[in-house]
Amino acid sequence: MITSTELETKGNLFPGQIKEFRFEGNSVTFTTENNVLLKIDVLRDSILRFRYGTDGIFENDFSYAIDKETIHGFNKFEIQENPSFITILTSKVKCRISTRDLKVAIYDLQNKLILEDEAGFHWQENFEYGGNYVKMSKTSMDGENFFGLGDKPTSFNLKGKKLSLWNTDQFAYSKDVDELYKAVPFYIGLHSNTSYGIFFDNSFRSHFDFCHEKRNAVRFWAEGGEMDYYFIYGPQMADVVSSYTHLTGTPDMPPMWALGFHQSKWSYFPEERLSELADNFRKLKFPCDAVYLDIDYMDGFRCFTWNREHFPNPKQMVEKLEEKGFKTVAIVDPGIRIDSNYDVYREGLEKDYFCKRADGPYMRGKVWPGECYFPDYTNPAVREWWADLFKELVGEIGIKGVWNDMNEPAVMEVPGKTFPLDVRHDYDDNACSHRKAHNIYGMQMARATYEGVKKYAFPKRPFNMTRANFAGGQRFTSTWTGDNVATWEHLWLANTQVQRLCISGMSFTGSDIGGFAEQPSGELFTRWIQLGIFHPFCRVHSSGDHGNQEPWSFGEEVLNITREFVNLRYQLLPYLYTAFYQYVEEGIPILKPLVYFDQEDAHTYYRSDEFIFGNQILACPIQDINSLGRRVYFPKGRWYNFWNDEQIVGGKEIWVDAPLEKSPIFVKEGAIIPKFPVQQYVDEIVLKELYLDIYYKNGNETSVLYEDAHDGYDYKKGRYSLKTFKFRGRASEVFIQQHKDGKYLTPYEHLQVRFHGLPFKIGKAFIDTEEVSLVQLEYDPEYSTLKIPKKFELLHLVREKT
Ligand code: MIG
Repeated sequence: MITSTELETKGNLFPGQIKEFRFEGNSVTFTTENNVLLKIDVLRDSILRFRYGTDGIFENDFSYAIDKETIHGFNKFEIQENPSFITILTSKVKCRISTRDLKVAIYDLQNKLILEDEAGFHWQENFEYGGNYVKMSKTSMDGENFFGLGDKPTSFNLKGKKLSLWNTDQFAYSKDVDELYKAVPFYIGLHSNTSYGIFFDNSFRSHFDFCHEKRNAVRFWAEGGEMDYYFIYGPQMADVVSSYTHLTGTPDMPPMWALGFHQSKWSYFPEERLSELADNFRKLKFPCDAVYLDIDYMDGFRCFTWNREHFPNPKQMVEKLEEKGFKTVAIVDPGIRIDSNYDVYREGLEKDYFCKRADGPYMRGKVWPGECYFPDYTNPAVREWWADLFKELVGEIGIKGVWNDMNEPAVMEVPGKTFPLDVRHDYDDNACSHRKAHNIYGMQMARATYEGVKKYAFPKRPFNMTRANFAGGQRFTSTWTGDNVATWEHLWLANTQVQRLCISGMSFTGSDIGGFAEQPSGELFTRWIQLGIFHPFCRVHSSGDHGNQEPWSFGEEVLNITREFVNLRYQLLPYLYTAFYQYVEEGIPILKPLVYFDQEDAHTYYRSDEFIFGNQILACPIQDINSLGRRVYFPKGRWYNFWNDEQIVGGKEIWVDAPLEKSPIFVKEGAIIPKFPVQQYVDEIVLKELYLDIYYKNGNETSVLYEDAHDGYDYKKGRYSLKTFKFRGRASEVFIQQHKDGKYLTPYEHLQVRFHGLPFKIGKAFIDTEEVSLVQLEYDPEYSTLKIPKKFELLHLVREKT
């Protein structure tokens, strides 16, 4: 590892003057006097890729992070030349390269400087391993703030921090610990109302310094590989995040049950205990869609085996749970026990699929099963083999989802808690050591598992989850924040980490609700549920050795309160599902931090307690013990208190009451929020109607509703329904225009509409310009409710004449 002091002083090499440049297709390549190559690719008008090679050569161009399906294209690509600068122009940015020293500066079209090299690209030769330490240094602008970087358990704004990326199993991690489970070398800079992103596509251990060592410099460097980064222009943070997420890919739609409430523990066994657990949920009318099998379901922790004493008939158990409306999710670990009676081990050995040390011996390490070898998931043949191992577990036994753990990879009782650096990997035919493959390992394991679950769950959709991941891994898997602790600080961390992951391309994420290590009080558990219901992935999980963490373990009051909140999540499923669709299609994060929502509001730069769930719900969970409320910052706009419809004008902080049974939740005015009735699990009932909660606004607001069959692949053949509702409110009338795309026919015929804040009693109603009697619409003036047919283009409601 190199420290920053070395970065400053020892052996740094620089490119020198530009000698020549040539352009070809969408790229320009510069060569300097010191034989440095810089290739700039214009991928979109707003995305430029910068790649530096030393000794006049580039490495093979290969990336696990970039989504090969992403379509690029630009409107403009021009080059201007003068003795001092070569300038690349697109329809969004101007990139100026200095002929004297290869330094880069990027401007918007109004000539506002967005990003500029400080020392620029430099490197240091690495004699021990070969190759270089590759380094970049940029000038930080006045008042610049930084966001992103995946799962870092630290304050949301990264200004002043120095952080590195090296996937690490951190049991019961503490706040501000640096290296955690995931490596997402992507950050967003924001200054003078302009956002841009940097994605450093390098899988070696990398380092980021946001004005920590030097007040006005941002640096990123890696311990090998190439300086290979993408510059993503905003100017809105929303543009940056969507572009980054497109670049590295989005997943397919998950089965809707994966968005339900899940209950896990290390571990539920034997079989009877799971069936009791399931029965309890139903008996207590606490919604739940999935239960989890942690490592104890296996025979001696051997993946793809069962402990037959505790689980004599897994297929039958899974079926019985399914009849009660529960999906079963099972864990797998990468360590394969060294045991010649174990077929997975024998096969791996025969096929030569296990990782080896530099001089040939197998990579041997202790994990749960004892001494293990580890599949090299960076080898495509190994991934295929691993995928096929799910034939029985998923295809025959009926496990519906798989959870990938310990894939940082974690090794017990060794320094560094992982593989030694000399371990060899295939890296899809780019043979390398663990220095390069380490941060990728977990992602490739999750990818292999995904392929297997997808294949054997067909025609249903797969559900997959991982602890370790790398940029782009969101294409294959959901994730969680790992081994947290049942403390108030960790509740705050869960909130911050999940928001951070959402703007780092990985929206499908959540925390172990209640905390993994130690035991929460009933109060902490309740507050955590109040946060967790807004996380895209919503699961209670705990280590199991500190008491029970089922919702009924904390007494009647906690059970009743948490049930109300989980009920709310189930009611909001169509809303969450729509947000998921927008994530899949447009790369829009499911949770939006306030700075993402309104980057012009400097009050948001250091706030992360509040966030926007989907597009129109503002949540601000209580994160402190004994709170009867808290101060909430409201971003611009007007907001309705979810509990009492009180209206608040944003742009300020105000106190909001929140005794234990309440959590501050607000809805944006003009919003149309789709809701299901409460169900005990997804698709328990066939919907007879859909609820629409409409929050009156004197003005316009657009809402979206995405629907499909909740599972399967028909939606990819056009059998989805995407509705846009345009709300237009006046003092004495309301218009709602509906537009529908897609061929999916929803099972219900009517919409049960409920107005909030409607400033008048309805006197007349028109559907598609024809007057309809209010009796027929079952209008109830007291509750402002109406029942309207789902098919309309324009609903027009007029104030009653007095
Ligand atoms: O060394 O499978 O983060 O969720 O319950 C612990 C047992 C291994 C770590 C995971 C946790 C899981 C546990 N695992």
